[in-house]
Amino acid sequence: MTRVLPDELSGSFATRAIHAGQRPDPMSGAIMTPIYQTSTYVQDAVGENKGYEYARGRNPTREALERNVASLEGGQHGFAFSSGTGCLDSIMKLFQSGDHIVCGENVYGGTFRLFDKLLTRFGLRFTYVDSRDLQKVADAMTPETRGVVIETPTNPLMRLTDIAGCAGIAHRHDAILIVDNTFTTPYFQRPLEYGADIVWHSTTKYLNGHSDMIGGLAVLNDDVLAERLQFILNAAGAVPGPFDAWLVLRGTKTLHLRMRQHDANGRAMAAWLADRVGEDRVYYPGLASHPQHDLAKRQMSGFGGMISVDLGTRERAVQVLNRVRVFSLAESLGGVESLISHPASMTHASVEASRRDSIGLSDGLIRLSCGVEDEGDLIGDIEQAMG
Ligand code: P1T
Repeated sequence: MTRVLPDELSGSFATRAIHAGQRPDPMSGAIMTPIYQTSTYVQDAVGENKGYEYARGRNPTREALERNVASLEGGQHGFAFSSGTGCLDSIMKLFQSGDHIVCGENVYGGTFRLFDKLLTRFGLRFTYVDSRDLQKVADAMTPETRGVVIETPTNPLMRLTDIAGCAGIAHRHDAILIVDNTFTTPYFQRPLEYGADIVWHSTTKYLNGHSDMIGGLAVLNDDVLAERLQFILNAAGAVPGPFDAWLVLRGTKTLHLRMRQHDANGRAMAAWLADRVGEDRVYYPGLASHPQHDLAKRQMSGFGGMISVDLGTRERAVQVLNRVRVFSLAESLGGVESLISHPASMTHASVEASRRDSIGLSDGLIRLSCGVEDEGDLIGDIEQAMG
Protein backbone atom coordinates (compact mmCIF):
# COMPACT_ATOMS: atom_id res chain seq x y z
CA MET A 1 0.00 0.00 0.00
CA THR A 2 1.52 3.31 -1.03
CA ARG A 3 1.48 5.70 1.88
CA VAL A 4 2.70 9.28 1.48
CA LEU A 5 5.64 10.19 3.72
CA PRO A 6 4.95 13.08 6.13
CA ASP A 7 7.50 15.38 4.45
CA GLU A 8 5.81 14.77 1.10
CA LEU A 9 2.69 16.52 2.36
CA SER A 10 4.43 19.75 3.36
CA GLY A 11 5.72 22.52 1.12
CA SER A 12 4.11 24.35 -1.75
CA PHE A 13 2.16 22.72 -4.56
CA ALA A 14 4.78 23.50 -7.20
CA THR A 15 7.60 21.97 -5.18
CA ARG A 16 5.57 18.87 -4.37
CA ALA A 17 4.51 18.52 -8.03
CA ILE A 18 8.17 18.18 -8.95
CA HIS A 19 9.56 16.27 -5.98
CA ALA A 20 6.90 14.43 -3.97
CA GLY A 21 7.19 10.67 -4.19
CA GLN A 22 10.57 10.80 -5.86
CA ARG A 23 14.15 10.56 -4.68
CA PRO A 24 17.39 9.84 -6.51
CA ASP A 25 17.75 6.18 -7.50
CA PRO A 26 19.68 4.50 -4.65
CA MET A 27 21.85 2.47 -7.05
CA SER A 28 22.99 5.17 -9.48
CA GLY A 29 21.79 8.51 -8.18
CA ALA A 30 19.68 8.98 -11.33
CA ILE A 31 17.54 12.04 -10.59
CA MET A 32 14.57 10.73 -12.55
CA THR A 33 12.66 7.73 -11.22
CA PRO A 34 13.67 4.71 -13.31
CA ILE A 35 11.03 2.86 -15.31
CA TYR A 36 11.03 -0.46 -13.49
CA GLN A 37 9.96 -2.43 -16.54
CA THR A 38 9.71 -5.77 -14.80
CA SER A 39 7.00 -8.29 -14.04
CA THR A 40 8.67 -9.89 -11.04
CA TYR A 41 11.45 -9.48 -8.46
CA VAL A 42 14.09 -12.04 -7.54
CA GLN A 43 13.73 -13.20 -3.95
CA ASP A 44 16.75 -13.67 -1.69
CA ALA A 45 15.36 -16.90 -0.26
CA VAL A 46 11.91 -18.40 0.17
CA GLY A 47 9.92 -15.86 2.15
CA GLU A 48 12.70 -13.24 1.97
CA ASN A 49 12.39 -10.35 -0.46
CA LYS A 50 12.96 -6.63 -0.67
CA GLY A 51 9.27 -5.84 -0.25
CA TYR A 52 8.50 -6.47 -3.91
CA GLU A 53 7.27 -9.89 -5.05
CA TYR A 54 5.22 -9.53 -8.23
CA ALA A 55 4.56 -6.36 -10.19
CA ARG A 56 0.77 -6.52 -10.23
CA GLY A 57 0.93 -5.87 -6.51
CA ARG A 58 3.74 -3.31 -6.36
CA ASN A 59 6.04 -1.50 -8.75
CA PRO A 60 8.46 1.28 -7.70
CA THR A 61 7.67 3.55 -10.67
CA ARG A 62 3.97 3.23 -10.00
CA GLU A 63 4.51 3.90 -6.30
CA ALA A 64 6.40 7.11 -7.05
CA LEU A 65 3.41 8.30 -9.09
CA GLU A 66 0.95 7.22 -6.40
CA ARG A 67 2.80 9.15 -3.71
CA ASN A 68 3.18 12.17 -5.98
CA VAL A 69 -0.52 12.54 -6.83
CA ALA A 70 -1.61 11.62 -3.29
CA SER A 71 0.56 14.48 -2.07
CA LEU A 72 -0.98 16.90 -4.58
CA GLU A 73 -4.50 15.92 -3.51
CA GLY A 74 -3.49 16.18 0.16
CA GLY A 75 -4.24 12.51 0.86
CA GLN A 76 -2.41 9.67 2.57
CA HIS A 77 -2.81 6.87 0.03
CA GLY A 78 -2.64 6.71 -3.76
CA PHE A 79 -3.55 3.88 -6.13
CA ALA A 80 -2.79 3.97 -9.84
CA PHE A 81 -4.89 2.09 -12.39
CA SER A 82 -4.80 1.19 -16.07
CA SER A 83 -7.50 3.75 -16.99
CA GLY A 84 -9.82 6.20 -15.29
CA THR A 85 -12.67 3.82 -15.94
CA GLY A 86 -10.70 0.89 -14.51
CA CYS A 87 -9.99 3.02 -11.46
CA LEU A 88 -13.68 3.76 -10.93
CA ASP A 89 -14.58 0.11 -11.52
CA SER A 90 -12.12 -0.90 -8.79
CA ILE A 91 -13.48 1.78 -6.43
CA MET A 92 -16.99 0.45 -7.02
CA LYS A 93 -15.81 -3.01 -5.94
CA LEU A 94 -15.68 -1.56 -2.42
CA PHE A 95 -19.46 -1.97 -2.53
CA GLN A 96 -21.47 -5.16 -2.67
CA SER A 97 -24.63 -6.49 -4.22
CA GLY A 98 -27.70 -4.75 -2.79
CA ASP A 99 -25.87 -1.50 -2.02
CA HIS A 100 -27.47 1.70 -3.32
CA ILE A 101 -25.45 4.53 -4.83
CA VAL A 102 -26.60 8.11 -5.45
CA CYS A 103 -24.92 9.52 -8.55
CA GLY A 104 -24.94 12.95 -10.16
CA GLU A 105 -27.15 12.81 -13.25
CA ASN A 106 -24.49 14.38 -15.46
CA VAL A 107 -21.27 12.40 -15.42
CA TYR A 108 -18.87 11.27 -18.17
CA GLY A 109 -20.79 8.94 -20.53
CA GLY A 110 -18.43 6.05 -19.75
CA THR A 111 -19.12 6.42 -16.02
CA PHE A 112 -22.85 6.20 -16.66
CA ARG A 113 -22.32 3.22 -18.99
CA LEU A 114 -20.24 1.38 -16.37
CA PHE A 115 -22.95 1.89 -13.76
CA ASP A 116 -26.05 1.46 -15.91
CA LYS A 117 -24.98 -1.29 -18.29
CA LEU A 118 -22.53 -3.29 -16.19
CA LEU A 119 -22.60 -2.79 -12.43
CA THR A 120 -26.40 -3.03 -12.17
CA ARG A 121 -25.93 -6.63 -13.40
CA PHE A 122 -23.97 -7.30 -10.22
CA GLY A 123 -26.71 -6.01 -7.92
CA LEU A 124 -25.60 -2.42 -7.35
CA ARG A 125 -28.51 0.02 -7.56
CA PHE A 126 -28.19 3.62 -8.71
CA THR A 127 -30.33 6.74 -8.39
CA TYR A 128 -29.31 9.69 -10.57
CA VAL A 129 -30.02 13.17 -9.25
CA ASP A 130 -29.27 16.76 -10.14
CA SER A 131 -26.62 17.18 -7.45
CA ARG A 132 -26.48 20.95 -7.95
CA ASP A 133 -29.44 20.82 -5.58
CA LEU A 134 -28.27 19.23 -2.31
CA GLN A 135 -31.86 18.65 -1.25
CA LYS A 136 -32.21 16.24 -4.18
CA VAL A 137 -29.14 14.35 -2.98
CA ALA A 138 -30.55 14.18 0.55
CA ASP A 139 -33.96 13.03 -0.73
CA ALA A 140 -32.38 10.19 -2.73
CA MET A 141 -30.58 8.67 0.26
CA THR A 142 -32.02 5.38 1.53
CA PRO A 143 -31.00 3.05 4.37
CA GLU A 144 -29.11 0.99 1.74
CA THR A 145 -27.18 3.96 0.31
CA ARG A 146 -23.46 3.34 0.79
CA GLY A 147 -21.98 5.79 -1.69
CA VAL A 148 -22.46 9.16 -3.38
CA VAL A 149 -20.66 9.71 -6.69
CA ILE A 150 -20.18 13.16 -8.21
CA GLU A 151 -18.20 14.96 -10.85
CA THR A 152 -17.68 18.66 -10.29
CA PRO A 153 -17.64 20.39 -12.72
CA THR A 154 -19.53 17.84 -14.77
CA ASN A 155 -18.60 16.56 -18.20
CA PRO A 156 -19.78 18.29 -20.37
CA LEU A 157 -22.32 20.66 -18.82
CA MET A 158 -19.88 22.22 -16.34
CA ARG A 159 -22.34 22.01 -13.46
CA LEU A 160 -21.01 22.12 -9.91
CA THR A 161 -21.83 20.27 -6.74
CA ASP A 162 -21.09 21.69 -3.31
CA ILE A 163 -18.53 19.10 -2.19
CA ALA A 164 -18.63 19.93 1.53
CA GLY A 165 -22.44 19.91 1.57
CA CYS A 166 -22.53 16.62 -0.28
CA ALA A 167 -19.96 15.05 2.07
CA GLY A 168 -22.12 16.07 5.03
CA ILE A 169 -25.18 14.36 3.55
CA ALA A 170 -23.22 11.21 2.66
CA HIS A 171 -21.67 10.93 6.11
CA ARG A 172 -24.97 11.46 7.93
CA HIS A 173 -26.17 8.35 6.09
CA ASP A 174 -23.01 6.28 6.64
CA ALA A 175 -22.12 6.55 2.98
CA ILE A 176 -18.84 7.62 1.36
CA LEU A 177 -18.41 10.50 -1.07
CA ILE A 178 -16.47 9.73 -4.26
CA VAL A 179 -15.44 12.73 -6.38
CA ASP A 180 -14.13 12.71 -9.95
CA ASN A 181 -11.62 15.59 -9.99
CA THR A 182 -10.44 15.03 -13.57
CA PHE A 183 -11.61 18.39 -14.97
CA THR A 184 -10.14 20.66 -12.29
CA THR A 185 -7.10 18.78 -10.92
CA PRO A 186 -5.71 19.28 -7.41
CA TYR A 187 -4.06 22.49 -8.57
CA PHE A 188 -7.46 24.20 -8.51
CA GLN A 189 -9.65 21.95 -6.32
CA ARG A 190 -8.90 19.40 -3.60
CA PRO A 191 -12.08 17.49 -2.71
CA LEU A 192 -10.52 15.67 0.29
CA GLU A 193 -10.21 19.08 1.99
CA TYR A 194 -13.99 19.43 1.70
CA GLY A 195 -14.70 16.04 3.24
CA ALA A 196 -14.70 13.72 0.21
CA ASP A 197 -13.60 10.17 1.07
CA ILE A 198 -12.14 9.22 -2.30
CA VAL A 199 -10.96 11.52 -5.07
CA TRP A 200 -10.07 10.00 -8.41
CA HIS A 201 -8.83 10.96 -11.86
CA SER A 202 -8.61 9.90 -15.39
CA THR A 203 -4.85 10.58 -15.47
CA THR A 204 -5.23 10.33 -19.24
CA LYS A 205 -6.22 14.00 -19.04
CA TYR A 206 -4.58 16.93 -17.21
CA LEU A 207 -2.33 14.95 -14.87
CA ASN A 208 -0.51 13.39 -17.80
CA GLY A 209 -1.22 16.42 -19.94
CA HIS A 210 0.33 15.20 -23.18
CA SER A 211 -2.30 12.81 -24.61
CA ASP A 212 0.10 9.89 -24.79
CA MET A 213 -1.31 7.31 -22.39
CA ILE A 214 -4.47 6.06 -20.63
CA GLY A 215 -4.60 5.79 -16.85
CA GLY A 216 -6.45 6.42 -13.60
CA LEU A 217 -5.59 7.20 -10.00
CA ALA A 218 -7.48 7.27 -6.69
CA VAL A 219 -6.45 9.09 -3.50
CA LEU A 220 -7.89 8.61 -0.03
CA ASN A 221 -7.10 9.10 3.65
CA ASP A 222 -8.91 6.32 5.46
CA ASP A 223 -6.53 3.42 6.24
CA VAL A 224 -9.24 0.76 6.24
CA LEU A 225 -10.69 1.85 2.88
CA ALA A 226 -7.14 2.08 1.51
CA GLU A 227 -6.33 -1.46 2.55
CA ARG A 228 -9.49 -2.70 0.87
CA LEU A 229 -8.66 -0.79 -2.31
CA GLN A 230 -5.12 -2.20 -2.30
CA PHE A 231 -6.63 -5.68 -2.07
CA ILE A 232 -8.97 -4.93 -5.00
CA LEU A 233 -6.13 -3.45 -7.05
CA ASN A 234 -4.12 -6.63 -6.69
CA ALA A 235 -7.06 -9.06 -6.85
CA ALA A 236 -8.77 -7.45 -9.87
CA GLY A 237 -5.50 -6.32 -11.46
CA ALA A 238 -6.38 -3.16 -13.43
CA VAL A 239 -2.86 -1.77 -12.95
CA PRO A 240 -0.91 0.54 -15.28
CA GLY A 241 2.36 -0.46 -16.90
CA PRO A 242 5.46 1.23 -15.49
CA PHE A 243 6.08 3.29 -18.60
CA ASP A 244 2.58 4.78 -18.48
CA ALA A 245 3.02 5.50 -14.77
CA TRP A 246 6.31 7.24 -15.60
CA LEU A 247 4.65 9.34 -18.30
CA VAL A 248 2.10 10.67 -15.80
CA LEU A 249 4.87 11.32 -13.31
CA ARG A 250 6.64 13.38 -15.93
CA GLY A 251 3.38 15.20 -16.60
CA THR A 252 2.65 16.15 -13.00
CA LYS A 253 5.99 17.98 -12.77
CA THR A 254 4.49 20.74 -14.93
CA LEU A 255 0.87 20.47 -13.78
CA HIS A 256 0.89 23.88 -12.05
CA LEU A 257 2.43 25.60 -15.08
CA ARG A 258 0.08 23.98 -17.56
CA MET A 259 -3.03 24.57 -15.43
CA ARG A 260 -2.28 28.30 -15.18
CA GLN A 261 -2.16 28.54 -18.95
CA HIS A 262 -5.22 26.31 -19.49
CA ASP A 263 -7.03 28.60 -17.06
CA ALA A 264 -5.88 31.81 -18.75
CA ASN A 265 -6.86 30.48 -22.18
CA GLY A 266 -10.15 29.10 -20.82
CA ARG A 267 -11.13 32.43 -19.28
CA ALA A 268 -10.26 34.38 -22.41
CA MET A 269 -12.06 31.94 -24.70
CA ALA A 270 -15.17 31.81 -22.47
CA ALA A 271 -15.36 35.61 -22.36
CA TRP A 272 -15.02 35.81 -26.14
CA LEU A 273 -17.65 33.11 -26.69
CA ALA A 274 -20.08 34.75 -24.26
CA ASP A 275 -19.73 37.94 -26.24
CA ARG A 276 -20.23 36.13 -29.53
CA VAL A 277 -23.11 33.72 -28.80
CA GLY A 278 -24.58 35.07 -25.55
CA GLU A 279 -23.50 34.29 -22.00
CA ASP A 280 -26.43 31.96 -21.32
CA ARG A 281 -25.11 29.58 -24.00
CA VAL A 282 -21.56 29.34 -22.65
CA TYR A 283 -20.98 26.92 -19.78
CA TYR A 284 -17.84 27.90 -17.87
CA PRO A 285 -17.76 28.27 -14.08
CA GLY A 286 -15.33 31.17 -14.34
CA LEU A 287 -17.92 33.39 -16.03
CA ALA A 288 -19.79 35.67 -13.63
CA SER A 289 -22.92 34.63 -15.54
CA HIS A 290 -22.48 30.94 -14.59
CA PRO A 291 -25.38 30.22 -12.19
CA GLN A 292 -22.94 28.65 -9.71
CA HIS A 293 -20.10 31.15 -10.05
CA ASP A 294 -20.13 31.89 -6.30
CA LEU A 295 -19.75 28.20 -5.44
CA ALA A 296 -17.02 27.94 -8.08
CA LYS A 297 -15.09 30.74 -6.39
CA ARG A 298 -15.53 29.04 -3.00
CA GLN A 299 -14.33 25.55 -3.81
CA MET A 300 -12.12 26.09 -6.87
CA SER A 301 -9.12 28.41 -7.06
CA GLY A 302 -9.19 28.44 -10.88
CA PHE A 303 -11.52 27.24 -13.60
CA GLY A 304 -9.31 25.51 -16.15
CA GLY A 305 -9.67 25.04 -19.86
CA MET A 306 -12.96 23.17 -20.30
CA ILE A 307 -15.84 25.09 -21.87
CA SER A 308 -19.10 23.91 -23.43
CA VAL A 309 -21.19 25.99 -25.79
CA ASP A 310 -24.73 25.39 -26.97
CA LEU A 311 -24.89 26.34 -30.65
CA GLY A 312 -28.60 25.56 -30.91
CA THR A 313 -28.69 22.82 -33.51
CA ARG A 314 -26.71 19.71 -34.43
CA GLU A 315 -26.13 21.15 -37.91
CA ARG A 316 -24.54 24.30 -36.58
CA ALA A 317 -22.40 22.29 -34.13
CA VAL A 318 -21.17 19.96 -36.87
CA GLN A 319 -20.42 22.90 -39.14
CA VAL A 320 -18.17 24.53 -36.54
CA LEU A 321 -16.52 21.24 -35.54
CA ASN A 322 -15.66 20.42 -39.14
CA ARG A 323 -14.01 23.79 -39.75
CA VAL A 324 -11.49 24.00 -36.91
CA ARG A 325 -7.78 24.13 -37.80
CA VAL A 326 -5.87 24.69 -34.55
CA PHE A 327 -8.31 22.73 -32.41
CA SER A 328 -8.53 19.03 -33.29
CA LEU A 329 -11.80 17.15 -33.46
CA ALA A 330 -11.26 14.33 -30.95
CA GLU A 331 -12.49 12.72 -27.76
CA SER A 332 -10.47 13.36 -24.62
CA LEU A 333 -9.27 16.57 -22.98
CA GLY A 334 -6.61 18.03 -20.76
CA GLY A 335 -3.65 17.80 -23.12
CA VAL A 336 -1.38 20.67 -24.09
CA GLU A 337 -3.08 20.69 -27.49
CA SER A 338 -6.62 22.01 -27.89
CA LEU A 339 -9.39 19.51 -28.63
CA ILE A 340 -13.00 20.01 -29.58
CA SER A 341 -15.83 17.48 -29.52
CA HIS A 342 -19.54 16.81 -29.92
CA PRO A 343 -20.61 15.20 -26.63
CA ALA A 344 -24.00 13.91 -27.89
CA SER A 345 -22.37 11.72 -30.55
CA MET A 346 -18.97 11.17 -28.95
CA THR A 347 -18.31 11.06 -25.18
CA HIS A 348 -21.98 10.75 -24.23
CA ALA A 349 -23.26 8.57 -27.08
CA SER A 350 -23.83 5.75 -24.58
CA VAL A 351 -26.37 7.91 -22.74
CA GLU A 352 -29.84 7.48 -24.32
CA ALA A 353 -31.13 10.52 -26.22
CA SER A 354 -34.10 10.88 -23.84
CA ARG A 355 -31.75 11.00 -20.84
CA ARG A 356 -29.47 13.48 -22.61
CA ASP A 357 -32.52 15.66 -23.28
CA SER A 358 -33.72 15.46 -19.70
CA ILE A 359 -30.41 16.71 -18.31
CA GLY A 360 -30.04 19.43 -20.93
CA LEU A 361 -27.27 17.87 -23.03
CA SER A 362 -28.43 19.00 -26.45
CA ASP A 363 -27.31 17.97 -29.93
CA GLY A 364 -26.16 21.55 -30.46
CA LEU A 365 -23.60 21.36 -27.66
CA ILE A 366 -19.89 21.46 -28.45
CA ARG A 367 -17.11 21.03 -25.89
CA LEU A 368 -13.74 22.75 -26.00
CA SER A 369 -10.64 21.61 -24.18
CA CYS A 370 -8.46 24.71 -24.43
CA GLY A 371 -4.83 23.69 -24.57
CA VAL A 372 -1.81 25.86 -23.86
CA GLU A 373 -1.27 27.28 -27.34
CA ASP A 374 -1.42 31.01 -27.97
CA GLU A 375 -4.69 32.49 -26.75
CA GLY A 376 -5.16 34.65 -29.85
CA ASP A 377 -4.63 31.68 -32.17
CA LEU A 378 -7.24 29.65 -30.30
CA ILE A 379 -9.86 32.39 -30.35
CA GLY A 380 -9.00 33.15 -33.99
CA ASP A 381 -9.57 29.51 -34.86
CA ILE A 382 -13.01 29.37 -33.26
CA GLU A 383 -13.87 32.72 -34.85
CA GLN A 384 -13.01 31.45 -38.34
CA ALA A 385 -14.82 28.14 -37.66
CA MET A 386 -17.96 30.03 -36.68
CA GLY A 387 -17.75 31.91 -39.98
O1 P1T B 1 -10.76 7.41 -20.46
P1 P1T B 1 -10.47 6.99 -19.05
O2 P1T B 1 -9.05 7.20 -18.63
O3 P1T B 1 -10.96 5.61 -18.74
O4 P1T B 1 -11.28 8.00 -18.09
C1 P1T B 1 -12.66 8.09 -18.08
C2 P1T B 1 -13.12 9.45 -17.62
C3 P1T B 1 -13.43 9.66 -16.29
N1 P1T B 1 -13.85 10.86 -15.83
C4 P1T B 1 -13.98 11.91 -16.65
C5 P1T B 1 -14.46 13.22 -16.10
C6 P1T B 1 -13.67 11.77 -18.00
O5 P1T B 1 -13.82 12.85 -18.78
C7 P1T B 1 -13.23 10.52 -18.52
C8 P1T B 1 -12.92 10.31 -19.95
N2 P1T B 1 -13.43 11.31 -20.77
C9 P1T B 1 -13.23 11.41 -22.12
C10 P1T B 1 -12.57 10.53 -22.86
C11 P1T B 1 -13.85 12.60 -22.72
O6 P1T B 1 -13.51 12.98 -23.86
O7 P1T B 1 -14.68 13.22 -22.06
